[in-house]
Amino acid sequence: MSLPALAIDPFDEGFLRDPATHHVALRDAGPVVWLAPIQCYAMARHAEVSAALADHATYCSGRGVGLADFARETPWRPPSLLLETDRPRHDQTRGLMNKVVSLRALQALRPVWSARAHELAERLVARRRFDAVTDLGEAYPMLVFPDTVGVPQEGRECLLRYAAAVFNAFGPRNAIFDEGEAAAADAVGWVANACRRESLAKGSWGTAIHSAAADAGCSEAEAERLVRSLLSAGVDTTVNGIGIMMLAFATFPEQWAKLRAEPKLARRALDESLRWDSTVQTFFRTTTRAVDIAGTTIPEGAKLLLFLAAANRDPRRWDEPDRFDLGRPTSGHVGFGHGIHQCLGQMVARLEAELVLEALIPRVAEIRLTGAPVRRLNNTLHALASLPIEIVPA
Ligand code: QZP
Repeated sequence: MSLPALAIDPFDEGFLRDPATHHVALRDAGPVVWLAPIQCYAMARHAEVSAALADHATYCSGRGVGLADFARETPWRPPSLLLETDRPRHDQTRGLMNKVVSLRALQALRPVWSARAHELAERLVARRRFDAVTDLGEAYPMLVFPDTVGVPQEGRECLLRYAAAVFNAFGPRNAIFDEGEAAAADAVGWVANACRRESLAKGSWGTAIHSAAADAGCSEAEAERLVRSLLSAGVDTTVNGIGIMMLAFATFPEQWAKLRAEPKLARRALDESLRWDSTVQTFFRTTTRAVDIAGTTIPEGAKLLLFLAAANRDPRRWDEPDRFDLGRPTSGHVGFGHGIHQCLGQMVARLEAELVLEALIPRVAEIRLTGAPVRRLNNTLHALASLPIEIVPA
């Protein structure tokens, strides 16, 4: 079997504007392909993507999960102690973070987060027309998450620009990367300061991370970098996760009716939405040894791009993959990744989505698009700038 070489650049504008169309070609070309424009290997089928994510020994994260190989290039920021590390170090930092971002911690937050969702829904429904991205997708996480981490009140808008830069920086140094970095210049300093123990509110997740990190023998700087992980990964992901979920319901009105008839489905809605259109479209691994995939040898030290979003719509794995369907089993979707690095904040994301839906279900009979969704191009995220909707009150 020869390795299919494709002239596709998955970070150019044409691709980023309409990834799903290009995903078909990537999947159909073979289990592993060579992307000439960015000089790296790629996988887009569910079986291979899922297997690569599970095999953290062969496909490592410590050389970065972007296109840049940390063994050859200096990372744009000090590497994450979670995302961009391997065993055994990864398990130590992940273990202490798991104790802070726990089910118990979330149960304690639920009443407050729920009240915030109801207040916001009340206001938006009264307006009838609103932007599901800015007024809801951005507004809700910003109402609950920064307070939970305990960052200073002043300057919180930096979080959105910082996260956009983080996700752009997993791609090649294209115009989107450079623009994101320029736009986030002040945000980098704001975030660094927000992560310091002195800056964080008492009783917050931020101070809990500092304590747990100190107990685990981490330095102050390392503790700050662990807080940074929450600020990097916890904002733009949920912002667009909620935005895309609203797009899913607006596009499939019968699924909104189904949800209203069976509100318990709210807890599964985000997972099906991520399967249908994954917020995190891609990230990379680096091979630690030569590895054989269906007769093709990927050499040691090669960058491999994993198309999570393509895997989540692979017809080899899913029936009618392009349909958003709350009734389908979503287990096995890779929207939160898979294996030892699987999303640390997935329970946070699910809870935010569930509470937003819980607040909308009794108030909203129908969700209608009033204009075309506007994409915000990002090298990693399927991001929306705007999603104008009109609701029919219940
Ligand atoms: C970003 C960090 C989907 C992931 C690439 C999101 C992400 C996770 C962790 C961090 C950043 O630890 O900084």
